[in-house]
Amino acid sequence: MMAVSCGTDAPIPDEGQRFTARPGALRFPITGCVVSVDVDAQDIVLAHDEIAGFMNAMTMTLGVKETVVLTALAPGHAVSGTLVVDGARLWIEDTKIDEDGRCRAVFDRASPTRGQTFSRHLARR
Ligand SMILES: [Cu+2]
Repeated sequence: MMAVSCGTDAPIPDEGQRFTARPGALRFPITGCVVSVDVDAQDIVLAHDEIAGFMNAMTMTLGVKETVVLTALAPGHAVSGTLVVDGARLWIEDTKIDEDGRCRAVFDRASPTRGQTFSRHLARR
């Protein structure tokens, strides 16, 4: 007997469509502080605030859809955007870098995994 598929059973997009949401994906506003950036992996470690009704505040790895934003991010930046939850796949889109000093403490605590990113950030300050 054939399984009947609904929206959330749609095939998971391949690697080239990592940030393509399937029908039924959930979206939540998200804000947080960048702890580290991995440009090659297209993701960041983000200490995010509580997402009401979905997730407590925590530090986790999340993909960032916009490459132009990803490459500009550094530890200590505040970001806001939309968290997309598509089954087990999660990422941020409509990502914005906020002028917000509250993340400076995270920056000071962070032990950056990419020295280059860290120095680039320092050079900008
Ligand atoms: Cu989380």
